[in-house]
Amino acid sequence: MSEHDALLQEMAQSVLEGNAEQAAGLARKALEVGLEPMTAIEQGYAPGIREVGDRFERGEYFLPHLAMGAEAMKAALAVLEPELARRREERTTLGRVVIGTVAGDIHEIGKTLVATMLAANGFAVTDLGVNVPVEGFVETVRREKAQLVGLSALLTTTMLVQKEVIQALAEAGLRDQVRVMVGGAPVTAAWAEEIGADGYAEDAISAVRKARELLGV
Ligand code: HCB
Repeated sequence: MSEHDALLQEMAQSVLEGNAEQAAGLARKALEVGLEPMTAIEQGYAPGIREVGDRFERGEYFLPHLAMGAEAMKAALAVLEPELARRREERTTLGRVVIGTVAGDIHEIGKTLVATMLAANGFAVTDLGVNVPVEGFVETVRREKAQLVGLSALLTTTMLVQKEVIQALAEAGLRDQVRVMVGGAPVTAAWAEEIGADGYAEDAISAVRKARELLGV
């Protein structure tokens, strides 16, 4: 096994064990040995947090494990995100994006990752955070004349709010000026189509690709 592969496995393990200190240390090591920050996130930490979720679903892990896994993942991201941001190309803004996790949902890791990657790739991003009311999206899209809105939902219950936001944008007369991209673990391309979203992305890298495609940039 290569050094990078071993590191990726240790990263997943640090999240599984909810060990924030180790997760952050491995992130620093990744930067030292020249492992791409995005590779560390997508192939190291993310599989770890997904496994945490699977164990939770099987009744092997409980809520504190979910919370500790998330803390470990966030500790690693805190080390890697400044490096991702440093690579940002300041020259032009590809488009104005508003992103947030919908009302009733406090899952923030994936949404923040997508926001960071969009910003790192030249989009001007307003991150509204988590548990964002429907009106919060509508008002910000209007105020900032956003061209793209990213809606994150991690629960089967809160996926429905993505649909509500799209309806509210239409009622506010804004639907023609803004593209809508949805995402989150339970969200699929079929769901995006069903609710009238313009696009779906399964991870942060494809979110950048989809954003560029939707805005034609
Ligand atoms: Co949470 N949780 N959780 N959780 N949680 C999930 C989501 C379950 C799937 C776990 C399971 O049962 N297998 C499950 C949902 C089941 C369902 O609805 N079908 C669940 C549950 C049930 C709950 C609670 C209800 C538990 C309880 O209280 N009984 C509760 C709900 C709280 C609430 O929101 N109201 C809850 C709480 C928590 C925390 C707080 C302990 C913690 C979140 C901490 C935080 O974010 N600060 C947490 C966590 C960590 C998870 C899991 C383990 C990981 C989520 C995560 O960070 N994934 C998750 C299991 C899973 O998702 N498989 C589990 C990693 C990121 C990188 O992936 O999918 O979020 P992502 O984002 C990707 C991708 O989807 C896409 O790009 C991102 C980057 O690659 N994307 C977008 C995301 N948003 C996008 C938007 C776009 O526009 C485009 C692309």
